[in-house]
Amino acid sequence: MMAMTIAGYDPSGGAGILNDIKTFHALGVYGTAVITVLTAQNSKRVADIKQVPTDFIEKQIETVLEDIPIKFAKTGMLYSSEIVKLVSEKVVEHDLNLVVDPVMIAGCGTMLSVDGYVESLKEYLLPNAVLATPNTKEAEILSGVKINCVEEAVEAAIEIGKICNVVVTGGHLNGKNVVFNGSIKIIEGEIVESKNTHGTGCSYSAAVTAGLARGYKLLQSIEMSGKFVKESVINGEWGTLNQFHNFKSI
Ligand code: PXL
Repeated sequence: MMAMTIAGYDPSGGAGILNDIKTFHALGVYGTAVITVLTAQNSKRVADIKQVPTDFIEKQIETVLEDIPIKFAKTGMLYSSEIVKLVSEKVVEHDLNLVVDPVMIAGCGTMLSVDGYVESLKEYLLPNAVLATPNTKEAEILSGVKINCVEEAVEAAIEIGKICNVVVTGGHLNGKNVVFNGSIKIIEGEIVESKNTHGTGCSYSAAVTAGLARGYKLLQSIEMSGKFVKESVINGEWGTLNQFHNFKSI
């Protein structure tokens, strides 16, 4: 089993491709990682962001895929409209089953995207995704629905569900995750009080991708991911710690 992450680099190890690779590994999936942007950051602040040239992002994707027959991928911080468009083309060309983590803003409040990014996500990438995994803030921006409670998260999920399957992740909904894949399903969860939440969105979307790569169905993969992230927060230190988990136990 193998999978690809197409995402940004966080040298503090909390978010981005380092987190994705740790998650893939913990769930028994061989991970490959295409870097879209370099960041200089730690768990408290993002000091700088440098975009990788799109022709070099393309070269990374093509070179890996000419060697490794990957069918499952996730995206994280794509940052700009031009990167979103390139990745959308590559997803279609290589028939990738794609999970989109629509990363927009860091936990500390720094913008992780530039103008035109959200519109491009909706127009090009989400229509080619098997699942989008926005948190409540991202779901508000994608749907135009303000979210203060589960009912409003349901409304937002139905709106985003017009484009693709979606799970609105529940850090701000008392741990509940709201799924729309033709119908609404609410997955119960619980909030773990912790400072180790940097990168939880990355862990979550990478875990769903790993589940799909392992042959699990979408809803099974979503349910497993919620449990995986909870354990990762409990075991975390500066961010999540994705330890080895037996698939059958989560
Ligand atoms: O957690 C969102 C995220 C994703 N990817 C990268 C990041 C961050 C947050 O800081 O830096 C590279």
